[in-house]
Amino acid sequence: MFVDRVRIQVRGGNGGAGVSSFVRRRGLPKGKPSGGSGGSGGDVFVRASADEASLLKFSHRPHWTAGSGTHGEGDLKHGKRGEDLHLEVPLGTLVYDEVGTLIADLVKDGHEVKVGHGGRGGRGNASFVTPDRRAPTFAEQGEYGDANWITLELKLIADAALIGFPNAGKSTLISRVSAAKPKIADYPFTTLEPNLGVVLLGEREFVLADIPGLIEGAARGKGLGHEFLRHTERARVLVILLDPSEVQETNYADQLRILLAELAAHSPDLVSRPYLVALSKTDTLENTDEPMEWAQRAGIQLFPISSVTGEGLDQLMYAVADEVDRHVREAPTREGFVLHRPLRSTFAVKREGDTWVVSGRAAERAVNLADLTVPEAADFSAKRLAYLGVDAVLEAAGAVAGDDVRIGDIVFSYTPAIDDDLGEQ
Ligand SMILES: Nc1nc2c(ncn2[C@@H]2O[C@H](COP(=O)(O)OP(=O)(O)OP(=O)(O)O)[C@@H](O)[C@H]2O)c(=O)[nH]1
Ligand SMILES: [Mg+2]
Repeated sequence: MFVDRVRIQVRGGNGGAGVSSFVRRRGLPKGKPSGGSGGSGGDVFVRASADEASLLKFSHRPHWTAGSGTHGEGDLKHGKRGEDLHLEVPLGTLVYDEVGTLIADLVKDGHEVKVGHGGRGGRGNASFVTPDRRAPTFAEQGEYGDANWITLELKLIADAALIGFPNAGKSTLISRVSAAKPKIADYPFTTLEPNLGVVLLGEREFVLADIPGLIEGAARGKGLGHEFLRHTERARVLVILLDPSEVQETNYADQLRILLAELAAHSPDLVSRPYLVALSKTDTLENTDEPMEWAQRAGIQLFPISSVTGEGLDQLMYAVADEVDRHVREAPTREGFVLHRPLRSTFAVKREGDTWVVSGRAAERAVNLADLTVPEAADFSAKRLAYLGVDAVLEAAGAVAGDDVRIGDIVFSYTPAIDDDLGEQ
């Protein structure tokens, strides 16, 4: 099976928890805070590798998680960072985020994009020591790694692609001019997945792709429709194969018109792609006078070929190689890119029924990291929310004392701050 598009869930590793512990020392009744912090969770990356040929492994396994950080320990021992996860994909893989934004076009070996962030490790009680809080008894929980659905899409990177009606002889042609050995048969849609072959012409070479047949309505999803039009997008040059034989219900002139219309309907960029037109199976014709005259009238350079007798194959392949070279010179290969975006750091407040819902990583983190059953920790969380401006925004939005406020999984009652000092002892 040729897998060219998969949706997977990637999850950063969880952060380890910080601990609260004390070393007893003579003269220090409570002991010295010595709880270490948890290690952060590992990140998830998608990385292009020349050794990968398909996205197959992802279609069997939709969930991928980086390593978790280990917990902190006493004696100021910090937890270990979780291991990063590198998902290797073939060169030419596009990465889309959850909402379908293209975030990376990975075209070079080693090129990578971070798609899942590990959770931060919780801090141990030793991290909370301040001049007026010498013996904090609380530590933070580790943060969960974030989970995102992403889509990976592979498009072929071929120099030239063979386009034509089913049965036009595309697979037979590629099997004659390259080492590719696709299945050939006299029924339509024999080819279900693209085949790539390298065409060698003395010192020159180019990659030719045999694409499944296109029929009228393909751009609306008919036949193998959209799936395979997508593959043509990454070929520099198109080779349109017209079949003049009896097996086609549509004559060659109409085949050309329909194929070009389908390409145009799929994307305007595709019709402006350079293309050559070849007439296949000429061995089945008495002569090629009629199609050659038609081509001349239409101003098309037509290459008559037969994959059975070998007639015209060299001329066509040299013409394709020239066109590929010309196009390579005109359009440098894509550089690829990775979109760098800051983490979601702000928060938003909205009303859901009777509850105020505060969403956003920083705010969620302020409550999720803390063990809110410890009053000291709850107090620390409250201060952090105030510092982020959550209180001010709630107040401005019209929240009054006693309203329910939900942040992440936790619901609590809104208590407006009386003054800046939230009662630190
Ligand atoms: N006489 C003759 N028959 C050919 C020639 N090229 C292909 N054929 C025959 O046409 C039929 C279809 O050939 P394929 O190469 O499978 O066609 P295709 O375009 O790949 O078809 P799909 O994969 O279904 O889109 C087979 O029976 C071939 O033997 C040719 O040059 N001359
Ligand atoms: Mg075929």
